[in-house]
Amino acid sequence: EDGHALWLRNHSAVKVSISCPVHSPIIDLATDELKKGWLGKENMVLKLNLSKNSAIKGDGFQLEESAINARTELGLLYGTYELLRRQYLNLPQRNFISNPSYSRRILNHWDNLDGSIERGYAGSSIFWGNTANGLEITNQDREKWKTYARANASIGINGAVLNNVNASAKVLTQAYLEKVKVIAESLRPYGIKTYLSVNFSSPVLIGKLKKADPLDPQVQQWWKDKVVEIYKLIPDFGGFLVKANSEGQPGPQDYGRTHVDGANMLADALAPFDGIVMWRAFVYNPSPEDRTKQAYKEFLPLDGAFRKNVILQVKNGPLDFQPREPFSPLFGAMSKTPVMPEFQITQEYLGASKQLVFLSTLWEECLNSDTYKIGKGSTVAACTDGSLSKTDFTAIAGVANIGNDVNWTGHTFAQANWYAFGRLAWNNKLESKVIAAEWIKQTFLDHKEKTTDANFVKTTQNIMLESREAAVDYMMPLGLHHIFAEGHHYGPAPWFSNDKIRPDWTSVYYHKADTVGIGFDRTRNGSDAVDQYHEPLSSTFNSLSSCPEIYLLWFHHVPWSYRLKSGNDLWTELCIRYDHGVQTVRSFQKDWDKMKGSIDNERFAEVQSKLRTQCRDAQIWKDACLLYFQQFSKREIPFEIERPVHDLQSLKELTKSRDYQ
Ligand code: BDP
Repeated sequence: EDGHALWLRNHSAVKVSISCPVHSPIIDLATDELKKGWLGKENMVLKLNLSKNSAIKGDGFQLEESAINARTELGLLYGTYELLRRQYLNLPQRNFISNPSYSRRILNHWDNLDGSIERGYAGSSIFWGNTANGLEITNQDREKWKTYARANASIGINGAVLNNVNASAKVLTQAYLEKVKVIAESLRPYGIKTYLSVNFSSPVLIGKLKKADPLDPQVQQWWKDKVVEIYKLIPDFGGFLVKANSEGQPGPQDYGRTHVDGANMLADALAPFDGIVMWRAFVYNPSPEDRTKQAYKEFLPLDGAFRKNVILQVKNGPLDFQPREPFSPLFGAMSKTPVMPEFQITQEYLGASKQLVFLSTLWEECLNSDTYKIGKGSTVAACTDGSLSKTDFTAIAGVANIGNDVNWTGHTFAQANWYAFGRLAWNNKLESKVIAAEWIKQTFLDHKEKTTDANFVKTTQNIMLESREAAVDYMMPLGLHHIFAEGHHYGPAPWFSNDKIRPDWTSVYYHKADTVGIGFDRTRNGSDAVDQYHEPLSSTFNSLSSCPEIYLLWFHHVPWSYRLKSGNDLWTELCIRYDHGVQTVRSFQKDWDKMKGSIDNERFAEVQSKLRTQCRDAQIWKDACLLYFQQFSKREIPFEIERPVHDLQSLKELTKSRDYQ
């Protein structure tokens, strides 16, 4: 068992007849899936109907006793996967309608054209670079793209950005576009639209122009021509994703123009073909201003000035995919510009593919956060899925964790994060515990449940649901953030500071530990980031006593002696949290060991071995952070918790090494 089949296991289906008035590649796929996977009544006749029912929206569907109804062919395919899932999970076959929360549900691949993947932990790219010039296409490639597309369609994903946001301009050259065309053809039958990340300087880098100024008519024409060329090859091309004027990427500000000028130029080129621009708000510069405030300050004044086919892509938190951040205030701020959440499925800051961390709870926490944009109940979900603004132009993105590894994602449990992203993108009200149970049963178990299965599901589901909080505890409890080792973002380096690099790329910038206390003061006495949130949140965050403790050191510089709700002082609580994180992972290890024999040996052993690594590395996090912060707190590590087993100097050496990641 190599895990390649993901959550789509083979099993012996029973006979079913499908009746459908139309025939097309998508309908053929749906029919084929039903025949391969049917576990309902034997010899039943199932109808696939294209319906005009106005309660069905977009590519949504209705399941009935003996029919799947949808307005679109793709809706019939999604209905097919839902029906088969329900049969596999032995869920009642109730009549119901399911509509997608977001109309565009997109994976962002940070794949480079040489085949490497930025922040990828599952091997090389499935799209690029496997041959000398990265352009040859084999039958194996085509097969892989098809399997990939099917897996995505089964969870409702309908778009893929094929290349890194730190984009090589080369992707827009003819040779690469020819390859994009072939990839698009493999993905199309499963309803996956193809998008590309573009380098804003492309007209200079691959065109013959001297500049990429968005107000220059020649530059505008260059993009128009390029877009025409793309649509000739890929008539249903989705559009562009752009990282501009961020972390050294070029952008309109290089020419004294604004993000609006840049985005609108591209939007005008794409509009005749219904293409869109996803403009990233992940923009910050070396400046004395608190990094977490910069995107909001940059984009809020631009609200209302973007073209109708521009959507702002905003990371869940105001910093950068940390184990825990409050939601980005931009979700509650923009009222005339559509905003789409960007989640990170690949575990850049959450243990790479070495650690079991189920991210669904993190995303659920973000989606359910109340922005108070138009009063109570204005959750991030409501601000982005069109329920507040009444628009159909909605989207959500997840940075993919997929590579050429046989099991696609490196860690078997990382497949669950891909799965969860798709399920939440389809239905942003789904609960993580439901998603986890669905995934476990489909990934590990036969649909005919054995009595021992219930225990396996429960144990594994508990591990998954606790895993993110455990990671927060052993890495960055109580609102700590970005104290990672430089570069690889895997291990701890709270000591990291370097005069030669910008302060906002060091750890000490974020934790600000001193003999008085620890934490970043973002209150009205500090950077005043709290006031980017609506009331009552801004005041709640601003006051030390009302600030939720999970965000304490995010918003406050807190004295070591400060008493928390537990009655412990800050130092003691910090020690207890770190230790609790380690203990929780140790308990995962025990619980998993007891599962031997419940599933295949291969995946059992892989997870067992990875949990050992995770325990070791959680201990390293705890020891490194406590021994380092102790130099400031000058207090004893409470005697009721286990003592560090490393010393600080050796950890500084260890986490520096590239091999450590
Ligand atoms: C950071 C990553 C970096 C990405 C950047 C981004 O460290 O590799 O390029 O985000 O999202 O998290 O653009």
